Amino acid sequence: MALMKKALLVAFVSLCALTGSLFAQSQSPADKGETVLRYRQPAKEWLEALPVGNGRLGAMVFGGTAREQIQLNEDSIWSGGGAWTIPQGAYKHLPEIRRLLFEGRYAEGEELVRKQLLAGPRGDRNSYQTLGDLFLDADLSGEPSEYRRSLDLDTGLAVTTFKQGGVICRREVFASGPDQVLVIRLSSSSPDKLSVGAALERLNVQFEAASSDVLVMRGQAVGRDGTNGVKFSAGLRGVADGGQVTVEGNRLHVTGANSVTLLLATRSDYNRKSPLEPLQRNNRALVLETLKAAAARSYPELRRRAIAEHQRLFRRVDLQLTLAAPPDRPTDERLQAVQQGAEDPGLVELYFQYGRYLLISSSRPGDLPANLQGIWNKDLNAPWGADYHININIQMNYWPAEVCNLSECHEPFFDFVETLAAHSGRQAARDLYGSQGFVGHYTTDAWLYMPTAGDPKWALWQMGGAWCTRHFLEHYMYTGDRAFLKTRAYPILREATLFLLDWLVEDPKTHKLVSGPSASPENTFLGPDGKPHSVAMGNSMDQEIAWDTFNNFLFATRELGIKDELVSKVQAALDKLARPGIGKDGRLMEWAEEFSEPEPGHRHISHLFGLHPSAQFTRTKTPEYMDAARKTIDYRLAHGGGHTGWSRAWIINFWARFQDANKAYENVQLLLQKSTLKNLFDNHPPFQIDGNFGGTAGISEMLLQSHDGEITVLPALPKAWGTGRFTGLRARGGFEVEVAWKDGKANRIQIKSLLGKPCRVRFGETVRELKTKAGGVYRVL
Ligand code: FUC
Repeated sequence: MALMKKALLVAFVSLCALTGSLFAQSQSPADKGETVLRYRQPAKEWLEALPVGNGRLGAMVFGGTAREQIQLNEDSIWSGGGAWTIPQGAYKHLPEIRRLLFEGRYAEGEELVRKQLLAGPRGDRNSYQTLGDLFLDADLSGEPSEYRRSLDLDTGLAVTTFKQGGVICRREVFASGPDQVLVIRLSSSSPDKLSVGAALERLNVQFEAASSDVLVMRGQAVGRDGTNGVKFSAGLRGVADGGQVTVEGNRLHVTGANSVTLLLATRSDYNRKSPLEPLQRNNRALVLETLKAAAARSYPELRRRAIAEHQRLFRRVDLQLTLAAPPDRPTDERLQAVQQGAEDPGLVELYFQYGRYLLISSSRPGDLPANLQGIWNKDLNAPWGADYHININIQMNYWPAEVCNLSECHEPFFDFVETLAAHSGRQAARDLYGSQGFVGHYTTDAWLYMPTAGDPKWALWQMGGAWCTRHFLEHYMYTGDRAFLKTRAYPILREATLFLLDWLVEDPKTHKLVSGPSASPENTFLGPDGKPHSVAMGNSMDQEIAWDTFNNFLFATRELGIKDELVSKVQAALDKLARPGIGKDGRLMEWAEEFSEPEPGHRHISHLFGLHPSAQFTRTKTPEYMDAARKTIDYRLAHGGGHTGWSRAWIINFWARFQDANKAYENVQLLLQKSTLKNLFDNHPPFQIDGNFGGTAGISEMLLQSHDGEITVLPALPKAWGTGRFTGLRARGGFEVEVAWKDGKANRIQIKSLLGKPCRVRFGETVRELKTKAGGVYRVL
């Protein structure tokens, strides 16, 4: 009898431990914003699975029962290589092309561009590839019940629990930063009974049993055209509590265990510093070492270490857009309700934090930057190769980095831009354009792709690199890191500036400096011949990026006390730079001439770069541009604009800059309604992660802005977020801001000064000025 009681007690305790964190949903008013995605069924497809990642290693967890699928990624698994060519000496044709374009002979100019500047059609793309899949086949009978699956953004744990054949099963998956392994923990309420087969699957790999409990997979990323890419090794180690582990073929077997921890490690020969020279190292040995070190730690220790590292970043910001308790409803059902018109501020909190979570999970120091899919990709040939598009997409990935207090997650982007500049960026500037400095076109990839191959409407655009450099200055504005300014921001701004100085030419009619021949990203205009063209001179976005880069460069030189010949040259070029025009209908013009547009609702709204991400158009400094920009957005939206996820996300940021709470909120709702998948991934379509990051940045921009030396609190707070609170958002000048509000009005503002700079805060009609000390905390309201 006593024994039976004890067994019952053990079963009850383990049941609580197994199910506890999932079933206990807080019903009391929240003191923190929402951070858990919850579902009541396994993912039916990849787009319903839940992402985990440590920046480099990633996985999509399906939450299956008898059969679980975990799709695997590592950020450097790329097919292809750097076997592209840049047309040498193409710049000799620039004067002729420019003459034709200045004369309005767009068809002829474009023909010459195709012949002389473009490197032919764009061939097969290199692609970021999946590392493969891990399938877990559990020895379970009967139908599952009491099924739950979740992703806790606060811990980075994907958890699945269910009951099957009288046994309660719990699975936890996370990617550990400190231990560089993916960890999968399987436990059940029935001791000694856990049996599972864990199989790795992928094309172009070989398997080997490295020991009785380690399965090794070695392979190479082969491209669509057969070219070989990165070589990699992955290892799967089974650590069983009780029972036995064996390896056979591509499978690791665990039998009769109480619980099992599967550890997965992977390394490739991709060289992050100099991508065209593969690393000469023994990846297999590295993987085995990583697995050995991780296996020496207990599961609770691995878990605790990973959570602590994740929370060091994640917990810096909290956001509550409602004080009501979260509804006891799965995330997909709540999303569906919003898609049918409901309002759900808690879901917006979750969406916001998801963007932060995704950045933490796909971009940590030392990694490659987050690509079009972050690090999560199931394909061998991903859409657009899941590459680094630098005509909006990858920049958008990093919009939330500073304001959302994830400065170090910005680093992979800086490293990558510097590598690009030093290699193909400089080479293209020299060989293609006969210029100093570095250039970046519309896209690049892990191999620093740089040719201008393909259609000029996307291929011929020289501002991608300069756009990236503004991120370096933003990092300085938020962190005040002078060493970074001196050794990284200033040098890269200088490189971009040198290119622009050589690239810009005088317009013979206006005598102003203009960029070209180039496209306005991906858009076309109707030329005088009534046909669509894309290449012109002095397109507004180019002019705005040049203006931004020159100003950023000059700002950096002032901060560093640099006064040289280049400074005077840049100042002179800036004074002569053509600014965007305003059309007869009051809209900001996309091109130097007022053309009609075949696609008036085009997804790129490039000419509003000056409104966001740059803040060169502001209500106080340039009211005429603000009016023109507003008309431009209205027109685009009236013609079906904002139809891709990232485009919608950009629009939220635009409206936030107008401080138009209603319009910004309307577009947050539309982002959730039209461009968000069940797992809250952004849908271009297809899945593309930029909209998640742009959405998160947009929400923060509605709550806090810092332009023109002023912090604006709640600049675009919609009615639906009437009462709430945020902590930890950052403002330029080195401030960390905490705000609480009630019925749409701030009732508490606290500012922590990180750098000791003076601070000007605006809330409603009130402006407060403070002198601060580094480390000081100031109650403003
Ligand atoms: C840009 C966009 C497309 C897509 C692609 C990856 O070129 O115009 O919509 O997002 O990047």
